[in-house]
Amino acid sequence: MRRHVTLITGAGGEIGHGLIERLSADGDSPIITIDLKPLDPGIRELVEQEYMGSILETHLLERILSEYLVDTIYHLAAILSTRAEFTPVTGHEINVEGTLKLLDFAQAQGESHGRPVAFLYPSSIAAYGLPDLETKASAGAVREHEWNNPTTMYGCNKLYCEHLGRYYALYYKQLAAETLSGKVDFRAIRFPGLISAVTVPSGGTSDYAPEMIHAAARGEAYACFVRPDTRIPFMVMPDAVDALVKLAQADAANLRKTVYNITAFNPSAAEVRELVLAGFPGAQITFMPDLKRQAIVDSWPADVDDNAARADWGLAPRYDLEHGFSEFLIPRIRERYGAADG
Ligand code: AKB
Repeated sequence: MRRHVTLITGAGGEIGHGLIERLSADGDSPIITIDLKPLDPGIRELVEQEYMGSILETHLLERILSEYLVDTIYHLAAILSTRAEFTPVTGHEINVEGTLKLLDFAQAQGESHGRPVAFLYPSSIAAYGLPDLETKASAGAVREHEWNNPTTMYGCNKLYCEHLGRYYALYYKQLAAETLSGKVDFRAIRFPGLISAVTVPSGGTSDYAPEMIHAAARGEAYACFVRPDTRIPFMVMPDAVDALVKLAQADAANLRKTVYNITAFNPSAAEVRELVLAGFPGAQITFMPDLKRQAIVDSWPADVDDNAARADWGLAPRYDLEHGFSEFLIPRIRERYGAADG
């Protein structure tokens, strides 16, 4: 008998860590994972089966199809915005072809067990592209359908995969004699920059905020790669994980969209520095903008409108800017590195 499970791709990454801990604590369904690298020992013991390999390997996905009934997929595997600019074709391969493979896998699973497979997809503020700083300032909190002109390969990939997901959910093989759509229950969140107390991100362009905090806790000097006035939305990792799980559990009848903005706070880089200095007064944080990475962050909105997520599935981040730093990030990161108070 094939067992019912939840599948997480890219499980060893930043979101995967917190998600595995959360789902295993909830205990609703055994977890299986795919990642290129072995999972950290602390989370490996929480999963039923760990597959090491690429999401592009058809054989790997077919093996999973033959061994398990997958009810829910959290498709986290991706190459982030900075890294994908250096290798755009590989970025496309992982981010788009990989997602297409997983959507097709979900369709096959849904056809095999007869129920829709929930497909949770982390999209990103990178799906937006504002042309200049004046427009960014006047746009305010952007809504999901506005400014969908990404400037990065990663942003283009995310926006296109949102459409692929909608296609699988609503229109898949629409000319076939029988109705085949509806087997993939696609739900996407456009995440802001995420800040974890446990892991340091790599390959993203919103990384300056988490890098600043982790460097301060390690007692290392940090040169921030964006200007002090740079402003984009952020959220702490537990709230991001909570949002994913909430959206997965939401009643389909309440979901008016397939793609939802979410945010918790949107400090400038200078404000992040101030908060880090309040927790680590000796921290050495300077600004040395990298004009090319700056241009990417300048094309992302200063704020997003997440009213639809709040209304449709109860998005309610626990941490605002002040509490996110004083009650969560600073104490947890200090504990992680064994940093002295102040
Ligand atoms: C990145 O910087 O690429 C990601 C994102 C904003 O999606 N953190």
